[in-house]
Amino acid sequence: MIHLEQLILREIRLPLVEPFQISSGTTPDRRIMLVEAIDKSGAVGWGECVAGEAPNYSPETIDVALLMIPQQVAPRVLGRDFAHPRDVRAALDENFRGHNMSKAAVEMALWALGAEMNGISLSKMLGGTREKIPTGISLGIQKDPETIAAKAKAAHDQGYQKIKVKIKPGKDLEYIRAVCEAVGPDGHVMADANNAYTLDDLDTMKTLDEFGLIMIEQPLAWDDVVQHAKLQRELKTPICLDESITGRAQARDMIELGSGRIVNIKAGRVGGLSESVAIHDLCQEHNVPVWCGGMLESGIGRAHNVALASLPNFSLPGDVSPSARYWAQDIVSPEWTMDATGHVAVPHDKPGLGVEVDRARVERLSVRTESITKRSLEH
Ligand code: OSB
Ligand code: MG
Repeated sequence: MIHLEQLILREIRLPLVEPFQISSGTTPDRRIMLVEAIDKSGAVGWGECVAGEAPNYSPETIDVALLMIPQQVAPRVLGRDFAHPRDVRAALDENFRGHNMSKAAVEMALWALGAEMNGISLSKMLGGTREKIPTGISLGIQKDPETIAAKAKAAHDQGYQKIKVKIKPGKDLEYIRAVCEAVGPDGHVMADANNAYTLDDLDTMKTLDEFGLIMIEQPLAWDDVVQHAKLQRELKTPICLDESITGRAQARDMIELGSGRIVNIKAGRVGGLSESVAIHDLCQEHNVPVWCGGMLESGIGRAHNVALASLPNFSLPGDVSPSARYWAQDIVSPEWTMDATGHVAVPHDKPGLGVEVDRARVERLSVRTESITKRSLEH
């Protein structure tokens, strides 16, 4: 039984080793909110809020999450007993629309706490079976095709099993052509447009369709499933939805309408791990493969992603690249690493997240800290 005594929110600043550019904006450094959930026994579980600095991926931002968690999320969970972390989702959803990333940050901390208290790995707690996760890299938009091709080749040589290339109009066909040539026929290449196209760009999409990509991620509007269905009917390449799938209901709509054939699951985007598992299960019933997306997480969010990606229908490589791809130094030990065959090991024999949070470093990196208890909420 979990009895949630306290939540501690911390905002840390973590500089990326290189700025990350997608069609809708550039992230030079991450502002990351960490959530520490503390049980009355003193046991601790960590979560991470993936809301961005700007609302260019989803309407949520870290500044809004810093208001939503104390005002709306915390009162629904503090001082409460939860027999199992799967019960947290219902408490957060009742008459509370949206704000999935705020909900997820807390829900995921409670999953980590539950696993810790049960002495089993988060992977086992979620029903994971995989011992290692095939890993992909997500490459941001670069200044020219030569630069992206060199990065893709280096990643392929390092063992990455999937090379995702961010595209936007004008930085698409030549970039993808250069990458496909650089990695050769055994490379698995995909494109992620982050909503940069409309059905007016059908010619570009049809040309893209000829490269044999493993999928094209979210080409059309961030909240659309109808236009994507029209586009999918015109393409051989599977469409993978990311932004549009904000919950199980949207995954159901995608399947019913044929808006895509693959789902990128990000626990933050869908409101947490319970909803992620529900989407995983639904997709499995319909033979729709899923994979775990990333949001440039620190080692804490990455631990959650690795655990989630260990479920059986996560059959495509996840964006769970090792710590060094993002950070000069991560905030967990050991840091996340990838072997030469492009796999990240699931720490399935360690309780909870399976990594230690470097508290001293988190304290040093924190620019704000807020403790929330049931008592503090009453004042
Ligand atoms: O669309 O998948 C995306 C990062 C920020 C916002 C959106 C996306 C991404 C990534 C990063 O692709 C993947 C990673 O964490 O390695
Ligand atoms: Mg994406």
